[in-house]
Amino acid sequence: MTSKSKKRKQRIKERQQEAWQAQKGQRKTVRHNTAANQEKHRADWQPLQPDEFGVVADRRIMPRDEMERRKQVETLAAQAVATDFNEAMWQRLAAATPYALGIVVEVSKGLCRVALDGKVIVCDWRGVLIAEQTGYTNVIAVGDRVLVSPQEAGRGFVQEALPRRSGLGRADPFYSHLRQLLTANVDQVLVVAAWREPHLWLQMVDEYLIGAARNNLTGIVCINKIDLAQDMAEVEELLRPYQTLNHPILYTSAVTGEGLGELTAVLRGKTTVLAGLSGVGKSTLLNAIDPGLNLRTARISNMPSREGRHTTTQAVMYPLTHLDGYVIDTPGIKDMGLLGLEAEELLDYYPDVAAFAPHCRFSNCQHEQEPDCAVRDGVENGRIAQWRYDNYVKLHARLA
Ligand SMILES: Nc1nc2c(ncn2[C@@H]2O[C@H](COP(=O)(O)OP(=O)(O)OP(=O)(O)O)[C@@H](O)[C@H]2O)c(=O)[nH]1
Ligand SMILES: [Mg+2]
Ligand SMILES: [Zn+2]
Repeated sequence: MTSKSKKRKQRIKERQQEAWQAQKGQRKTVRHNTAANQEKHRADWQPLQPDEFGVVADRRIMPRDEMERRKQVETLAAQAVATDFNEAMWQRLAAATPYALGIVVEVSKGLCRVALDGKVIVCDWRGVLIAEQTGYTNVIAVGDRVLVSPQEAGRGFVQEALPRRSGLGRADPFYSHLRQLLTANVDQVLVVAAWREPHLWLQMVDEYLIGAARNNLTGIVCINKIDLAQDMAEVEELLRPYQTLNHPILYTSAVTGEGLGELTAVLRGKTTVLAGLSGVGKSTLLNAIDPGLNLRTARISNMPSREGRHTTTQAVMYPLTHLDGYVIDTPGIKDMGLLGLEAEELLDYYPDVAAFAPHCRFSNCQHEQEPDCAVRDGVENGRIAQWRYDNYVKLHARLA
């Protein structure tokens, strides 16, 4: 055999191998985007013009029909964001692609679980989904609608996350210029607190409500374990400030079933995130609403002390099939409300306190030590709830 034909045979073999590997989805990723490569190619190219979506990358190297498809999906997506963004819209977006539409129900490092066609499958996601482009440190969040292509052994591959209609995020604890998306595509936050065991901690409720408001989500207060309250009038009196501020408020007991009807009504047709300290009864409440969920809860006998360990360890989304809604059970989310908030902004979330501030003697009054402080007067004559004022002062000190 001549050396020429030997080389040709070798080349064919290599190509076949390549094709096979590509088919298997195992082709090694070539990193074009390293700093060294960027430098090398910089001189070769005219500056790229971003298209109407601000995208310059990867247009050149995709097949023509893929380019058309992308354009179509992006146009649809732009319409979707601008108009009514609902389930049907996601379905239309997915229909314009060769991929299947799924909902991310759980996320861990590099993997996620996606509800798709009535099953839940494990999916990898692509290295090209880069968080920097989105301003979030995590690329995929629970609640995301994603496009999935099949992989071997019943697994899937997340091709992309479709535009989100909403989300519950917070400043990333480590990269404060970025946000961490806790959950995507949610309607409301159910802030669960217990009347006793653990003792009602209204500062935490305030913080969660601030977090909901900063994400443009409705914050609903749910006071659970109401069976442990001796005097309902006392409970309602204490929580009146929330009522005055128009926060929906529920009183529930997973033990007696009180308030579960109202809770069901609130969850119907919505995607709801449950937030609250460990042990307040989030999972127990969900089980009471839908026994089919069968979530792990802490048994009374091994109740952890006060702040205890979390029984729920990951944010997980569950369908409430008979209510046409979804719930996301979370372990207590720490620092949800306040991260990244400026001290001066806090007053925006305390309209009951803010209402009095213009009447203070000093325009820069901090409402703590200053003379003729209308806010402190308001507290003294009972027009501002003492605990709301105390919470404001404590949280303000934390931000200052
Ligand atoms: N008395 C009373 N106990 C309750 C009620 N709801 C839940 N509990 C108990 O409170 C404990 C904690 O409940 P969980 O549902 O595990 O609490 P959780 O909020 O999901 O806690 P994490 O998953 O750790 O965040 C369990 O022992 C429940 O039985 C209630 O309405 N009344
Ligand atoms: Mg739980
Ligand atoms: Zn003042």
